[in-house]
Amino acid sequence: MRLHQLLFGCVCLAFVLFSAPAQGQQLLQANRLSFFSVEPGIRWWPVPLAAAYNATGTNIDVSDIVFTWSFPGEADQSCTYRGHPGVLPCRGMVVEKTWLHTTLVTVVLTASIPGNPAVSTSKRFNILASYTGPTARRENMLTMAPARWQAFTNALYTLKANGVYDHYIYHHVTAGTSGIRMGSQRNLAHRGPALLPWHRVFLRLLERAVGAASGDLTLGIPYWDWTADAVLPGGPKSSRVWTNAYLGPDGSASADYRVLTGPFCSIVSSTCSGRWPLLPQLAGPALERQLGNMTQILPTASQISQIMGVTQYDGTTYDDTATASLSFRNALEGWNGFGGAHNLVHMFVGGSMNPLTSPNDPAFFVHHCNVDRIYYNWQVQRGCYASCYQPHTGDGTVTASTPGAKIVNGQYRLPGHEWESRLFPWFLHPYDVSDQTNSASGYTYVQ
Ligand SMILES: [Cu+2]
Repeated sequence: MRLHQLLFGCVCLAFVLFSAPAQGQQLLQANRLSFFSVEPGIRWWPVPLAAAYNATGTNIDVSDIVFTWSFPGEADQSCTYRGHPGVLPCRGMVVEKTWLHTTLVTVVLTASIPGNPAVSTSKRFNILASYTGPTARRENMLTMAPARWQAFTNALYTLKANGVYDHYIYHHVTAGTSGIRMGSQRNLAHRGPALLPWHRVFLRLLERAVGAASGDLTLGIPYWDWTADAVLPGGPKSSRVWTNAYLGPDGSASADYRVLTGPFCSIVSSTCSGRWPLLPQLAGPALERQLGNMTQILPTASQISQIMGVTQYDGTTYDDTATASLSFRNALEGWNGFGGAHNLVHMFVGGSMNPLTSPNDPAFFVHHCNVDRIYYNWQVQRGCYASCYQPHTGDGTVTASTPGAKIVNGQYRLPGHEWESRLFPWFLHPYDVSDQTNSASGYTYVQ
């Protein structure tokens, strides 16, 4: 089976959080709502909020408070989430803007109860959304201090246990199943120009969460330099990456390729602490791997240096059919030449790394960190940031012959993929994350 078939094997998972209440469910009876913080010790805005209520009746179902965030100046509806005190998706939206954006914005939070408009409360917040914390160091996972790798693993355990980690998997599935238009397989996060800025945001947000969970904002996402493993005498499967000191082992052929031991095994047994459960609605319950099954090889250093030599960021079809020698993005993504690059690594790991729920495997993050490192190095080598990205809105390169282009006000456009586009589902754009050489970007590579 080819990777693009697998990537579309799971759809609609992300809508579970936003589904309407079940038929016949009682509405919350309340006469007053107020906000309270669920993490009073947190040092930066936003303080994660939930709503408290004065109950007036007995028919209480706490799932019926609706939280709405609004960002003035943004055209799109921000976030509506049913739940109490599970404000995580809304909180996530605000955290995301706060962690990466660079302007003062006023945010309005409203909590309300459907069918009871009298009970509604709003709060305005001014947030200075500019990162001024210490720079996170992104190190080679196999050469960094083992204690730092352990701290990273422990932070992932915390984020798995509090739901933050799975929140990001939803984002990946939602973006990966959205924006697909007739004539092209481009979605809002893959097979198009936004691939690299989209995953850059994705990684940085998780990295901020890792920093918060570990209490060490210098703890960056480690990267996996798979080009080194490509030439191991014993083959890529013999890498230390697949030992219990790092990502744990291959899946078991006699157990549906589930990973049965190591730091990221899912189901409690005599060999597994079960600290890495997968949500049933996100291709759970267990992490699976099939190392070397779909492909036995990994991208080589010489392939990557050829990709680094592609001077144009993107072009022509702006999707997975773009000529790789004319599209650094497509060459690195791996759909069309140069040995498969990013795609090849997903295929090598296999199992949980194949579908759009692939962030289930922490291998996703160390892999994509290496992809981002290559993108970063390409940007530094080319010395251009805004001027390199393609397309910019209205630059004339998106035309009637661009697959999946959308006509907006008489103009051919690529929603989600232009320099000025929102990177779905965040309030961030490629221009927010283009230049990672300044300190405000928040991270740096230890090459
Ligand atoms: Cu992805």
